[in-house]
Amino acid sequence: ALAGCGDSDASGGDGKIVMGFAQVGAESGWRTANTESIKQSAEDAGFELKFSDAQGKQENQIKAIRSFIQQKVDVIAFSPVVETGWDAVLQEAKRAGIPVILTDRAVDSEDTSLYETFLGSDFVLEGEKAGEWLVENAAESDVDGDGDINVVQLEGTTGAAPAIDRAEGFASAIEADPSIEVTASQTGDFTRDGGKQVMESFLNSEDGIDVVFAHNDDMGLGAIEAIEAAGLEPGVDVKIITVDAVRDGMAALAEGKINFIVECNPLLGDQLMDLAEQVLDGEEVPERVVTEETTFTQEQAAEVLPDRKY
Ligand code: GYE
Repeated sequence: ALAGCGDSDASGGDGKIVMGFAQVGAESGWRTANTESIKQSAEDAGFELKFSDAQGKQENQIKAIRSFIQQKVDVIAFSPVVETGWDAVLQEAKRAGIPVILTDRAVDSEDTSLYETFLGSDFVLEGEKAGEWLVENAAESDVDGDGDINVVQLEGTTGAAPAIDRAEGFASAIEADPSIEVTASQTGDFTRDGGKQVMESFLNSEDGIDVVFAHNDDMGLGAIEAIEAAGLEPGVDVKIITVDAVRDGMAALAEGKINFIVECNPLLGDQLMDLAEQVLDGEEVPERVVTEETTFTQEQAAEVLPDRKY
């Protein structure tokens, strides 16, 4: 660990920066790519990484952070599974003098002194881009031609920043067209299986579904399975919009089974290590670092798919 960080430093004194990273879990393709990016970048930067997988549970993340504090790591980074309930453990880190960096997901805390910076996407903007595409493609998206565009929403993990914000951004964008309405919305927990199960129940309970808005590719891919099992053609009989743009999602988009994907970049590792170094060097870092991302149509997905890394 860094000199001056206490008597029993975590690395055994080989001078490496020790980062404790508390990951959400392994719920999606996005998460897998994010974990790989963090591990690779830590190695490239010469950090010692203590990596913990919380399996989607906040209590596990809190335990991991407490253990990082006990081990006197130099810096803690984490992607909060949900937005609320972090103040106590973040106070503990602060009291121990260990800086915390939020990555990917935000916390909902009034005390912004509990973390140094937040690196990640603008999820509200992602939801807006999804909604704007639908507004622009409203005519083709009224699949049953009844004049109403009925959207079912597959939400991410309840209480997670990307689920809250994508729903908000989407809702605000579709206000521009009163014929578009979210008729049902339920969590599929960002997993393929969750998306499949919720879509099966929507297909049974909802009439005239025109569009699925899934908060990530994995749930959209699960919905595709449910739609096909119901004898319908995904992308044609039901339009599908997702967020992430991981390889499997992009392949389904290029194949015509998804209609539009809003990109969310999981490759945050290099920027995270840079920020950690700056913080530990006592440099000023911006409060918020927003990742840049784009969107993909079916044609664009077909073009970039061969070079897609994750
Ligand atoms: O969109 C989803 C993942 O927090 C941005 O979490 C991340 C989201 C991502 O499970 O696939």
